[in-house]
Amino acid sequence: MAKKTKQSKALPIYILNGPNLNLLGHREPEVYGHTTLAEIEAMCARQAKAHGLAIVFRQSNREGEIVDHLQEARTGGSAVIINPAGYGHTSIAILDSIQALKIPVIEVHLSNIHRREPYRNHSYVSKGATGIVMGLGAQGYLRAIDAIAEILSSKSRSK
Ligand code: DHK
Repeated sequence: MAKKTKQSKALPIYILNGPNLNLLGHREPEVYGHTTLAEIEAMCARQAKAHGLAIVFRQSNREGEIVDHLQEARTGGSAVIINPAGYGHTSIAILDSIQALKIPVIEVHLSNIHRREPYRNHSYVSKGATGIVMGLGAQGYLRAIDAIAEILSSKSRSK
């Protein structure tokens, strides 16, 4: 109980979503699933709350705005979960912003990018990520929150 109170005062996990993820549930559901981004946000808020954590949940179709959100997380967040979507395959700017962070970063992809077209097999973001969850659909976000909760609580235990 004391541990939960301590964690609930922690800075939020920033959950950032890249381009076209606002269309989830409608866009190629055979690849990305039927769950909408609003539903994923609600699932994430519940999962984080169960760990005594809060979230900030954002989506942007603009690379520079994602960079701004990552810079905000540098001082305002305890961890980042990012689905960079198409920018994962192209954006050195997003990788640079991730490498400027001193907090854990989990990269999430709904699909398994290694089973897809060759141009999706490489992610710049992976170079800066603490860990990667892919191919689990919307559940991947929840597993990423579980991983962050474990990393944050083992850090607080080691202090
Ligand atoms: C989402 C996208 O929008 C694609 O551009 C990526 C990723 C894969 C996903 O699986 O979540 O290639």
